[in-house]
Amino acid sequence: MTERTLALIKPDGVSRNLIGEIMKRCEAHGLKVIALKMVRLTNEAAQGFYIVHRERPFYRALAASMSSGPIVAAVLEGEGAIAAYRELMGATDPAKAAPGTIRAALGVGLEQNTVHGSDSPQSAAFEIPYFFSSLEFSARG
Ligand code: 3AN
Repeated sequence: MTERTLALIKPDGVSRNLIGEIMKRCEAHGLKVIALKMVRLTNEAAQGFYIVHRERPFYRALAASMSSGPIVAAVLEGEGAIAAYRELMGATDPAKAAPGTIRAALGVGLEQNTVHGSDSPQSAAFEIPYFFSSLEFSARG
């Protein structure tokens, strides 16, 4: 089934000049970039994005880290895109991520794990419109 997923390049990835490298890996994995932008989240907007994690001990630190600098947001489309991009990202902890994954190759640590991807169709349905309006998909051919 053709799906869409939200992919973010976190501040640690943008600050280390990894935008091109990460987008290249997505495209090489068969995922099509159908919407793309760079944004700087406020702390409140980052907390809203990660609202499902509000009870977790790392919630405040995560929101602070996500709002510490610009991020890149993309919508990726493809066959089984949600699982495909999760596989490409690798496990949450870069130290435990499989070889060849983005987090194993480029991640710094558990909090600075460089990329985010929707973990389910329900998450994607919340996360994509958090960053993109329907008008921003109109350019794709
Ligand atoms: P994933 O991003 O792999 O779906 P989640 O949803 O469990 O992982 O966690 C969301 C984000 O919270 C992660 N990307 C990571 O940056 C951060 N995080 C997860 N677990 C921890 C932890 N134990 N300590 C600090 N940050 C964490």
